[in-house]
Amino acid sequence: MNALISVSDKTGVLALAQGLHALGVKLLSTGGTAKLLADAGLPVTEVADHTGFPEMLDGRVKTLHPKIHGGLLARRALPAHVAALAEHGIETIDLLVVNLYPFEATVAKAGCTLEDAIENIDIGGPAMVRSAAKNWQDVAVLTDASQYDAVLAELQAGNGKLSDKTRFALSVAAFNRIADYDGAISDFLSAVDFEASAGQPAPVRALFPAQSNGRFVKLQDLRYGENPHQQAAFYRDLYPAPGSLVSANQLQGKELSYNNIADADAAWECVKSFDVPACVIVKHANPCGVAVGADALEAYSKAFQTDPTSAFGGIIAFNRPVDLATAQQVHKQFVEVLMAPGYSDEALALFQSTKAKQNVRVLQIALPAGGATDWDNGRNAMDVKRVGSGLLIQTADNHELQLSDLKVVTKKQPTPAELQDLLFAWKVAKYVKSNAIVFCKDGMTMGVGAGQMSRLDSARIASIKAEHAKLSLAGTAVASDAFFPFRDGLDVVVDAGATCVIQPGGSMRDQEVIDAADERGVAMVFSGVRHFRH
Ligand code: 93A
Repeated sequence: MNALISVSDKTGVLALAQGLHALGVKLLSTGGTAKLLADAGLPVTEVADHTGFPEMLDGRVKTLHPKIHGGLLARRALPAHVAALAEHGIETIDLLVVNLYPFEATVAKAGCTLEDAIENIDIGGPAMVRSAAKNWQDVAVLTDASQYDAVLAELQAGNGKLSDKTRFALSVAAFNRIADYDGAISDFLSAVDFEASAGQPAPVRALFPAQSNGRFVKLQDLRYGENPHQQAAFYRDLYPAPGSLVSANQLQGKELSYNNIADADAAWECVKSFDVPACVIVKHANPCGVAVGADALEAYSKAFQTDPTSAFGGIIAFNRPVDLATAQQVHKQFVEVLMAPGYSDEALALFQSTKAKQNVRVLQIALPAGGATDWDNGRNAMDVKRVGSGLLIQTADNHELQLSDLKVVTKKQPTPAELQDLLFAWKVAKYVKSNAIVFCKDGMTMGVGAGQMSRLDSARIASIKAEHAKLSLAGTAVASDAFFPFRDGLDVVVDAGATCVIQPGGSMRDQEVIDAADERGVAMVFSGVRHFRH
C-alpha cells in the first residue's frame, strides 16, 4: 500500500506517518513534508524522485503529474485501468493525506496583498484531493488533522483496510473542504474592488461583492418551520460575528423551534443595543416589553409590566448575567426561551427544579471580548431577505442616534428626563415592526403598537395596550419609526397622555404636525432618520 502525504499544516502528521509506516505502508511525500518525515528517521520517497520530474516554478508544479494522478484515479477493479498503469509504470496511491496552502489564514491577516493571496492558492493539492475523492472506492483521502487518529485506528484494526463507509465519508468531507476553499478564494477575489485597489498595498474590498457564495454551515434540522407542514433547518454563516445568536450555547430545555430562533434573534439584537442593564421580551417577532434598570431584575420587572398578557410564553433576553433573584422573578411566568450572557449556578438550578421549567430553553451567548458594552461588534453587517427567486441585501440598520442629532422643532423644549425617554423610545422603535409607535417612561416601554398598515392604528393599539396593562400614559415620551403624514397620529398619542414625541420628520406636512404639537403644548424632536422594519 502506498500513501502520499503533502501537508502545509504539519500538525499530527508525524504520528500518522509513523503509524502508517508501522503498518508497512510505503510513504511518498512533497519537499517540506518529506523533509519532516525523513528528519524523524522515516523512510520516505520524494514525489520528485517518484515521478522523475523535479518540483519546478517555485513549487507551483510538484504533484501535477500522470504518475500521481494515474495512481490516484485508476479503478483497481477495471482490468484496462490496471493494464494502463502497468504499461506506463505507474504505482497505485491508496491513501492521500493533504491539507492545502493556508489561503483563508493568509487573507485574514491585516495588510495581505493580492500577490500574497494569489500565491496561497493551492492548485496541486485540491487536484489530488479531487482525484482521490472521486475514486473513493479505491482510495482514502484525509484532508484534516482531526481525521488522523480515527483513520489510523481503523487501519490498524482492519489490517490496513478501511470500510466503504469510511472512505465515502472521507470523500464527502474532502469535497466539502475543497468547496469551502474555493468559496473562500472566490469570496475574496469577488470582493476586490480592482480600480479602487490600484496603488494600494492591500486590496480594497467592495461593500457588496460582485458575487455572493452564500456559504453557510448547517447547525441543525428543525422539527418544522413557521408551521408544522413546513420543513426547516438552521444554518449559520461560515464566519459568524462574535456574540451573535448562532454562537448561543443551549444549557437546557426543549429543542429550539423555527419561531423560537426567529424571535430569539429579534430579542437578542434589541437587548444588546443597550449599554446599561436591559431586558427585552419578544412575542411574534415584536418586543412587547423593553426596559433598562439598575440591574437585570429591575429591567425585567419593568419590561414585564408593559404587557403581562403578551409576555406569556415570550422570549426573554438580558444583556447582563442572570442571578438568582432575577431567575426567581422570571420563574413565575411562562417563558419559552431565556437568553443572557451568563447565569449564576443558583439561577440555573432553579430552572432545573421542576419538570415544567426544565423545558425552558436556556441560552447563553458569551460576552464579546470587550465586555457587555461591546455587543456592537456582534451585529450582523448584512441583512438578507428572500424574494421570489432572488435576494434583497442591505447593510444592517445599525444607525445609532445621539443626543446631539436631535432637532427640537416645537416651542416647548423637552426636559432632560424627557430627552432620555425619547432616546430610549427611539431605540426600541427600531426593533418594532412598522408602523411602530412606542410609548415610554423612565426607561420602560408603556405601550407598543406594532406592524399595522396605518400609523394611526399603531398609535391606537399602543394606547389600548397600556390601558389593558393598567398603565397611565400621562407624561410619556413617544417614538414613531417614520414621520407622521398628518396631524391625526400626533393627536392620538397626545390624547393618550404623551408630552413629547420623537419622529424622523421629512413629511410634506411637517409644518401641520409641528403646529399641532405647539397647539397641544407638547415637545417634538426630529431624528432625521427613520427605522422601517418589515
Ligand atoms: O503549488 S501547488 O499548487 N502545486 C502542486 O503541484 C502541489 N502539490 C502539492 N501546491 C502543491 N501541493 C501543496 O503543497 C499541498 O496541498 C500542501 O499544502 C503543500 C505541501 O508542501 P510541502 O510538503 O513542500 O510542505
